[in-house]
Amino acid sequence: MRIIILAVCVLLVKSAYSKSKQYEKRYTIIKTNAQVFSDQVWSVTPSTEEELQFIANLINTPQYKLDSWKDPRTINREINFRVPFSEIPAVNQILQKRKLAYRVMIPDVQHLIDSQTASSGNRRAAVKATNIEDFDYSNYHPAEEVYEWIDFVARDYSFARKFEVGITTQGRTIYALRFANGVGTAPKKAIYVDALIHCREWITTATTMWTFKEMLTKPEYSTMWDDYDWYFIPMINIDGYVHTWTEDRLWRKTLSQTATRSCTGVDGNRNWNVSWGGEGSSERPCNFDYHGPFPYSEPEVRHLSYFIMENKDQIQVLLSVHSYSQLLLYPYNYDSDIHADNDVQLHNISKAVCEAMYKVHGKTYVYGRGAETLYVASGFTMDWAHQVANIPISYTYELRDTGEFGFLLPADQIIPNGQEFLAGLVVLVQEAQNPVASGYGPNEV
Ligand code: 0X9
Ligand code: ZN
Repeated sequence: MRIIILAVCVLLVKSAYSKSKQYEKRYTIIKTNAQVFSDQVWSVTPSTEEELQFIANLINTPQYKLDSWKDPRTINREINFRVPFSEIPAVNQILQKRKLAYRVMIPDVQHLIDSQTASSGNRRAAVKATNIEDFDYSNYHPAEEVYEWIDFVARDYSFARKFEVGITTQGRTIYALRFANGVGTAPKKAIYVDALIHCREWITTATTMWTFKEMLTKPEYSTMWDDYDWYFIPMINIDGYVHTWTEDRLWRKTLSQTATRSCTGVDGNRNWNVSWGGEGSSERPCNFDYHGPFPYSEPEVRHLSYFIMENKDQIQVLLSVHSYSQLLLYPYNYDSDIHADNDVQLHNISKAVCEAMYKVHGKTYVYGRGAETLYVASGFTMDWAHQVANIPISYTYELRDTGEFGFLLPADQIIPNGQEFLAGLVVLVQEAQNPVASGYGPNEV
């Protein structure tokens, strides 16, 4: 009997020791970065199709709860994903076993979230804004303050009107601002700008608000109002945005209930009726790029589509603003063989815009057709706008940065990012008025 007990004890001790050794081993790989109890963002660059497929499958394995930040679609291109703290040892081991090197891009996601919380705390302590000029653009603002900002604009600028675009799943109102300078004149062609269809991309709302403030308050931008009418929708996915302030800073999708009880939300940039459900979107509700049960299933997308359709003859330019990656993409995303009929124009404009953006702070923005520059993805706002609403100049912006902070871009970059966005916009306004050349442009990427 004694011998049996002794043997069992020896076995238990041995197994505990080897487990701790194993853990230690896993842990040492990322030791320098893993002293914190936080999620991390990792980067992998697959060099073969097999590696690419392996990573894509790993990201879509629900067990590891990985969150895609930069999508896996082509070889020799970086993939970024967030690894929950609890899964770090397991994912580390899987990648090691497959001999896939990874780089820890953001070692302490929680630290970045905390810094943003701290800076928004300072903002709260500051005096409340009463107009768009004393609004604090060096900080991110919760939904109610964005609503206030919209009210300030509508109140203080006689050529601005506030419109209700529609109501979100949770009952919040999506507003558009319409600017039409020159009373009594016929409507001019319009430029449409939207932000925050992906609610974790806070920079999109912050930077576009700053940009419109500059355009409204600085006389040097007056021709921008003379040349075009403007539509501005600073906050599309408001439910999601509120959720990123209160529950989960890194939430991306809408907040509608899906057929899978435990998985909420649809990707608003896969829900448009253009090659809906095609390549580069997921039918699985738990995935980050879930396309929804049917096109326009999301009220945010449905109402926006009505709004754009109602004004489609006036809108010449549509800019759908996202982050991150520093890109300017034009149609099409859903198929690399299909080019827009004004491909040369889209190419020329984006080249000029990106050059102007570079001049401001030396930040490179890569431009090109979506499917070739990045990868095929379906159900996009931009493709829909071009193909269905016939809006000739249709772009997706990806603002700063290229991954150092990703979606957690520090607030002190809001204005610099705005400065380059605005410089690009000035050029876009000029270029969009040039006559259109025909033919296909090169894709320089
Ligand atoms: O996946 C998206 O909808 C966008 N990226 S984001 O990080 N803002 O979510 C756009 C991806 C760019 N386009 C292509 N895949 N072609
Ligand atoms: Zn996005």
